[in-house]
Amino acid sequence: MSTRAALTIDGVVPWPEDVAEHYRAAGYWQGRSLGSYVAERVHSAPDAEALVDGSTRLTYRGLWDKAAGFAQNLLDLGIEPADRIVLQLPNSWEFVALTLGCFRIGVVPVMALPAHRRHELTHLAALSEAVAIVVADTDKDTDLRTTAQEVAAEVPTVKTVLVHGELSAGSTATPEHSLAEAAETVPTFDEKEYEPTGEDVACFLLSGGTTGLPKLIVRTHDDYAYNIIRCNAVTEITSDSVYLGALPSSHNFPLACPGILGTLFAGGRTVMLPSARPDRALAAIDSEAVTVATVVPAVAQSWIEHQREHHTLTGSSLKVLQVGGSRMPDELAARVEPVLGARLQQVFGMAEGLINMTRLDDDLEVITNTQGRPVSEADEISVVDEQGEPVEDGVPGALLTRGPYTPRGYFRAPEHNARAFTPDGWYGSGDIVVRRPDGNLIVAGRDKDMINRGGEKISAEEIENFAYQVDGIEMAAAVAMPDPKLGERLCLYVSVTPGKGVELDDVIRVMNAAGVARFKLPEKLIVVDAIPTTKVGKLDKKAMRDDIRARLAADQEGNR
Ligand code: OOB
Repeated sequence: MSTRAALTIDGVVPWPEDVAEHYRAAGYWQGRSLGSYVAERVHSAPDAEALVDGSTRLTYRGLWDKAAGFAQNLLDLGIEPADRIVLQLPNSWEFVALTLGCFRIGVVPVMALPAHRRHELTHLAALSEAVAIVVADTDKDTDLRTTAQEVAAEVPTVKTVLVHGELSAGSTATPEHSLAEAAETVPTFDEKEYEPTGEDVACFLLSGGTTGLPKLIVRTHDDYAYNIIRCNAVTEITSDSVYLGALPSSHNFPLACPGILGTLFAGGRTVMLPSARPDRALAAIDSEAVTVATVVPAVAQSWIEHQREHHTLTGSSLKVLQVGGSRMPDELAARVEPVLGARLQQVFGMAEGLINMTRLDDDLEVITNTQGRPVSEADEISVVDEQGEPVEDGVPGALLTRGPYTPRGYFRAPEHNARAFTPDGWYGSGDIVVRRPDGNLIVAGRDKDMINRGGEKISAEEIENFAYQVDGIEMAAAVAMPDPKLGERLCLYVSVTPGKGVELDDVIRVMNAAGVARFKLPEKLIVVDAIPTTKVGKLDKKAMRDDIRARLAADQEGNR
């Protein structure tokens, strides 16, 4: 148990004290650090295997020691409890050990996605006032060390760059350190003195984002531990579980629903893969006897197609395939078990908290046709109409939620909080859902201005802001176009100054120059005389979504 008082970070929105008291009294919040749950496993089964990353295999003791090395290194660099560091790493044992190292001393990782580039990383560092940034040396054709230096030059609080892989060849303006060396630091810190309290901030997750750039979601040790514990119970994770981490680990789903952290809490083994490519993933499931994996629908589809063609999966180890992040078509859901031999678990969750899951012993009808129900009895759900009045079961409405792992506000975003949360602290996720009489939810649509590209969330507003920087674009509207693989892709409607020609490449050039993550680049540009608007003068996104759907259908017809 921690021996110090909770640390405050300015700009964190707490739960009201009476609600917090209730969550403690009910046992949802246990007043413990995330690390303490893993420590139990380290003590009870130190030699059990915790993590597999390529040829590196770490036992619980081995992982714990690496985490301590990282923690000591952070302290040696002058990084203190409650300081934030932007963490961007590929799926690797270093990601897990560093995250645990942070959790043990109360340093707060800001969970950047691997696809993020200068634009996003600068924003995350500035908003969180990060003191350090952790990156891989390179990713595909990008030198992330250069990116990190650019971020540090832009954000004065960033004093240190930690690099996974090779350090820069020459000297750098902001000092660089090697993660490989950091892990070998001999720990001398007093665990008890540094151990966070339940109330301390554990990490910042990123919002899917409907506004310009991602908002930061504050997750405390208490609330995140509860999130993990409930997900472990529903997904039935035990010390015998072997978890495949193939989605980017910094995302809430593979991190904690129940994901890598859940598996560590339970004493199971996690197998990390750099990507979810079907050939490698299915081979790894066989060779490591994986029992549970987490994917988005697009990946589930690619695994099913691959398995049908190549029969890579020969064993029957895979018991559960969790699918979520975007809406899984019912037809795809029906194919999971027959082809992959695993029970499907649909997961409708959000980094903001609430996690819904189908149960492993639900009827096939529920598993195939719904996105499940809350993982905790303490999750409050309300489905409301446009006036905010509750609707009957079976009627679509906007989802509102509150609960012991759904924070009451984003970090340092009072204006946005006033819109995203009701005065009573309900979070409006922007999803349109139908609640069935059996309590299961069906995600029926969305009233937030976001494009869900195979689980990767793109804010329409962010893209429109870039479009306005293109010479000749007068009005711009980013909308989702249907896609058989990813569910949705990004299509940009623009109207242009008479006489000017604008092409997709012009928009892409502006976005690349700004250093924007590639998944946000629009994939189609449609020039119209006038962007359709509603009676009250707002962009008529529905009209444009209908229009692009009709155009794509006509194209297909034409190709036939
Ligand atoms: C997960 O988290 P985020 O924060 O990237 O995105 C949340 C949003 C939801 O509000 C919803 O719009 C969409 O993603 N979503 C789904 C879905 N799961 C998420 N839409 C339809 N069907 C689903 N099954 O995406 C996330 C976090 C934890 C666990 C699972 C997913």
